[in-house]
Amino acid sequence: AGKGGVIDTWLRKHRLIYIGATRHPFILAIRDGTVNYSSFKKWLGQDYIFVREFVAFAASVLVKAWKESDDSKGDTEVILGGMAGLHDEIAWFKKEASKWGVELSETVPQKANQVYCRFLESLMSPEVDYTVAITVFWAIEAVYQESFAHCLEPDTNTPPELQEVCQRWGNDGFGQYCHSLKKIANRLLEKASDDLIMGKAGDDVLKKAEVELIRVLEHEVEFWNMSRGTA
Ligand code: HMH
Repeated sequence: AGKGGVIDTWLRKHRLIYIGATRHPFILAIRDGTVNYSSFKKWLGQDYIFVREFVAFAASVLVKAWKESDDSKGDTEVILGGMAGLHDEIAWFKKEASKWGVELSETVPQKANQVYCRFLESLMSPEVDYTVAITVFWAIEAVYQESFAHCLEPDTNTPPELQEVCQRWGNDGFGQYCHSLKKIANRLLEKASDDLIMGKAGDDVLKKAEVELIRVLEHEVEFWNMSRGTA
């Protein structure tokens, strides 16, 4: 792959869907202060359900990292750090839900959320390659990082009561963490493409990683759509 690695090459190739996921009207509404609070509350309840599923997916990625790499690169620490972040996130969701009057125990997963969670579950299988799983893991985190960081740029009208939400995923530390995940994914994707040149397996892994990356972006768009009540 060229400069910036495989991931950037793919993001250029699939730019429209990437923009669709990271500059969604729901995010733009937060950014310009026109967000509908019932949409926000709906997102909050649904995302709590998603994050609980995402924890299980993260655990499956951790197991793959431990099994498949010699871990001299420290992949497991990066993933474990992400999981610690998810632990805080769950506590934060509970606190935020009570602040907004969202009853988490009564929240039922909507269609788009169910479909996304089933997709994650399919990727938890031991048959799924570590390279594919870490690419998906990066993409899921990166969509939120890009989206919420966009709401914190100068000259935005993000309402003060939503600043903290945007900070959760838009802060520099989370940006660094996403960058670490991207480096891991790029390293493994690069290795898969070298293996391909050497006539070893690798084609399947590269193709699958690209396909699943696009699927993540599509699921993210549907997830935002659901929050806005348009799906
Ligand atoms: C739908 N995608 C969705 N929810 C999240 N919390 C994340 C990504 C996190 O990164």
